[in-house]
Amino acid sequence: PLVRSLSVTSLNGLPQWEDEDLPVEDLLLFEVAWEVTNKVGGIYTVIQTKAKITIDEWGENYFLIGPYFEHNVKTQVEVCEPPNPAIKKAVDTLKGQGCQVFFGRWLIEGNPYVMLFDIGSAAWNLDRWKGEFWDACNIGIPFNDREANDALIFGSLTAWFFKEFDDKPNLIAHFHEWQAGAGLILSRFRKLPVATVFTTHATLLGRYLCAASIDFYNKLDQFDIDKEAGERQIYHRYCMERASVHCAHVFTTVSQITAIEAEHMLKRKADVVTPNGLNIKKFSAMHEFQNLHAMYKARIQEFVRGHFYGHLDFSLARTLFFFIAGRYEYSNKGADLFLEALSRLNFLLRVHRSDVTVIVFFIMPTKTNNFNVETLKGQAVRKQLWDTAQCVKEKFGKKLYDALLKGEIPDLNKILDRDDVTIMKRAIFSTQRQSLPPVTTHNMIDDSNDPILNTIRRIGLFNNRTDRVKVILHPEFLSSTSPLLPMDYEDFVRGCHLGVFPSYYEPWGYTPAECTVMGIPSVTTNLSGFGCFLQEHVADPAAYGIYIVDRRYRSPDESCNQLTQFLYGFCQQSRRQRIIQRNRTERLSDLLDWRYLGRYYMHARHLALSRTFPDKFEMEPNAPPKTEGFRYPRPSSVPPSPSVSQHSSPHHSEDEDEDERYDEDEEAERDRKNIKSPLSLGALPQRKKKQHGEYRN
Ligand code: G6P
Ligand code: 1S3
Repeated sequence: PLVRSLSVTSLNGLPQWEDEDLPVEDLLLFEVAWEVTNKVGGIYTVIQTKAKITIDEWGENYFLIGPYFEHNVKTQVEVCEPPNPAIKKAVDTLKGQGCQVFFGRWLIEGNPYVMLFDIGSAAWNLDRWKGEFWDACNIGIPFNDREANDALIFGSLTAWFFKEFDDKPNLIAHFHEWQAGAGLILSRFRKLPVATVFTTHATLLGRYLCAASIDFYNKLDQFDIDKEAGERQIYHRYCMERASVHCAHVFTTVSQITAIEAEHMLKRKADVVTPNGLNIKKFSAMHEFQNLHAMYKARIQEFVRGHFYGHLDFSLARTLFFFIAGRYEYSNKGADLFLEALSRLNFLLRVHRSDVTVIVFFIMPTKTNNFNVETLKGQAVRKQLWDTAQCVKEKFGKKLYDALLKGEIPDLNKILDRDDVTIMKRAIFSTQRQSLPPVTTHNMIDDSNDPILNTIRRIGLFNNRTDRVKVILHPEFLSSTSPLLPMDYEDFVRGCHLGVFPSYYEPWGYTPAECTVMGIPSVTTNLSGFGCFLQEHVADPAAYGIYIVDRRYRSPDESCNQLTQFLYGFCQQSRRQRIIQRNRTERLSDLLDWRYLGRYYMHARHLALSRTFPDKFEMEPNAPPKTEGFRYPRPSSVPPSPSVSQHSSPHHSEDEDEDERYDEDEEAERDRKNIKSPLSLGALPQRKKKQHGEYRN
């Protein structure tokens, strides 16, 4: 047989395929996850953004497997026949037994093939499959756990599908999270010739224990994990997760910190860390992302004009927009620490008589009864003022025009008549309000128990005139079709100044990564996968606008003070410093590009192939087990943190209203020449798209 040797000559410390003779015709790659075409959380983002580079490598031999939901297929999938005969045969067999399988192309960048199993159509097999699962691994699933039952049906269908292949082509299957894991366990139990990779994006126990405010990271080795899982009634799920991890030929986690967690919670060391990337959009004009910031900031300002009507006694030019966003896990996502820090920031800004105002958005969805009246009224009042101004402007312009036509300069005192003044006075009167600008935009179903609102009540951040920090809770994901704040999340992020994500439990954390690629500075922590990754790859993250709060080695109070200092320092920057900082932040985006990070997935696959089919795929014995990478040096000219550098930056100006134009940032230019982009370590191999039935370049 053809023996494939994996050399260790790659620049990035990872072994690399030698590209010639790759027997792609004999290999099919499947990626299996509950979130294929089905947006629940972060795994969807992983799979959806990674599709393009995987297609570039695997072409027509790449397939995603997920659950079927009618709405998802209608909106995201173009149904077609499987072009690969082996796949068609397997799909037809399942269909012949009454299981619905939908095959098509997912309408995202890269256009990968997807295969979606209709869980309901196969549910009549559940009892039998539960029995088989018990025989395979002695895990029993209670009838009342719908999610676990669905996961078993999904897994049984996946393993059945793989069983329908003959020896050729060889299969490699990458499973994500415990919901997909049953397919892996059953494939191994049935000794199917499939090379398997399992990635965990969070451990079940980690999520539960952290949410219970236990000092998780300092007690990692002290938990009686079986007991903890039992007490939380997730024992069977935890068993499914742990069995998947141990059955996989290769086990990966999304970050180093989750690898350590998994070692304790799941009792296996990760073979590879596969960090999450993004699809990076590069604009041809270098400063386009700065222009976009200005454009979307103006939209947020419009919303703020309405929300704070009658209380607009602060300068919008001196107002900064901060935000936190994500799954509503109050303490896991660090909303508790953030609110406490905001209270301290408010105090600092007040005692130092700062003229800066900070408006903080909490974008965390929870149950609501739609928008509240006061919030909608704010936007109506703003609209009315706008209409009044337009109407008076029209009349004013017409009279001015007529006067100029007659060769006269009109008497400016008479150009507006009594009616105009009355209309304007009435408009101004309508901006009076008895209440403070609301803290939440929606009617909350569980208002009195909501943890964010309760903390706001306790610390008294009620949007008073004297508060320099104002808070707006928007308990719904953003959408461009919203009548209140009509913006997509991405545009909103671009318009803000700082994303604040002081998470306690965050295996990766896409939110700060997304900010980075858009050139928006952010706060993260050394307990988040992303924060640790940045610490590993960037010499001085704060200089690049990534503030990493230490939540690992400090007490909550110390972490809170550190966060407060970051926020206060940020408020002290001039506009020019913010612009320079955004340029630096954006420079890190290559590091988060799948074209760079995709190589860790490649490595995991190669390792799995060499372990599963050792006679065909061989790994060089001393291939380094660790994934080591690239490191960004400090920016060349300026002191590490902008809060420190505020008086030493070039051309420093305090005048925020001045529309500063910035010359090409000299430092950026210099660094660009000196720092090699991580992408220059070598792009991922690309394959041309192949015709149906043709699997070679
Ligand atoms: C971008 C725009 C500039 C604008 C600046 C505002 O850089 O290109 O024209 O002045 O944003 O920055 P700021 O941090 O004050 O929102
Ligand atoms: C998980 O989603 P979460 O927000 O519940 O997976 C994400 C993708 O890997 C990851 O970014 C996040 O930290 C995890 O927590």
